[in-house]
Amino acid sequence: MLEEILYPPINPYNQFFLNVSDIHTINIEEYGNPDGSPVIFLHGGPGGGIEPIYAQYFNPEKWRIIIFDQRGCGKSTPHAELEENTTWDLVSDIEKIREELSIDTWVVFGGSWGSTLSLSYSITYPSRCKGLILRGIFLLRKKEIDWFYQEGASYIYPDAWEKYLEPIPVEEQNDLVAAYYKRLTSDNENIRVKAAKAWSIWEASTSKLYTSNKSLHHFGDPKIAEAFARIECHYFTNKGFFKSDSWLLENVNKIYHIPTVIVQGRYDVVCPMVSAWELHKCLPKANFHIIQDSGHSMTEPGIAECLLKYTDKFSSL
Ligand code: STX
Repeated sequence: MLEEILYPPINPYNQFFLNVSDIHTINIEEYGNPDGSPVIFLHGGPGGGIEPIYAQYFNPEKWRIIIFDQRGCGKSTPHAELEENTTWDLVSDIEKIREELSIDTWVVFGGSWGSTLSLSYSITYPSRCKGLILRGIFLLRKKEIDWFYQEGASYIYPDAWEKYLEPIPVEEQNDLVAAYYKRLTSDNENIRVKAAKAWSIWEASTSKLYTSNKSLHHFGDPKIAEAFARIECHYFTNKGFFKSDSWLLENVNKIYHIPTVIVQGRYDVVCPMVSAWELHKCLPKANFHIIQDSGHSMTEPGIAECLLKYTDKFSSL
């Protein structure tokens, strides 16, 4: 079903590493048409890394598709590193990539944490963005973190929640993000990996209306799980490195003029629709699409279909 909606798989025509700090080197890949309209794809997590399917959301004849592994994940090094790893470091990396590739303006595409980062980047550098395609809106506010990692989503997925609670003793369950942070930054590899897997599988188990084993297996790999869980938990512990809880909504007026689409699954449990709704209220000119039969994942057919409609439309911006 999904295969029929997306463009066929393609290999990158260019791949390189860029040194972005004393310690971090990031992996950058380009797909599609070198002379096409440029789009930067911002992946989720933070800490999720590139997945091959991401390029398939864009017509390869029309787009120059740029995808990179954010600091500490995928092929970027050092793996799962938390030092010098903040929202504002990533925003500055995106600018470095743009300059390195001699791109003047581009479309920014991001879902979930990718939407958080897309908003952070476009608010900081609005003149570089000619369009925004946002999905599964995540504004990294306390109420969103509490809902998913402390209480709320637990009522909808009590079965998966039981497994998420497993590595944490009852006396520490009143602050699960703090309890996980302690374990994810432990010197003991067993403790770290056990926590990383439980944290990541919780997210994978709740991402789709119909859960597939494929996404769960992805996090069976301890390396992938460790980058994802450590980096996510580090960003959440630090409140996304934002000056205030609603910083993105408070500053969204700076991108009022940029052509924007917001695509949101009605039954998104990871990033519940209230955030997309509030963003849309602050960006009344944006196209707003609620996909009635979808959850969080960009691989759900309704979400994928709507995203492709807009990547086709935005390729001529
Ligand atoms: N994190 C949501 C997020 O960005 C709160 C996200 N959820 N799953 C993913 O990203 C992957 C697709 C990278 C697994």
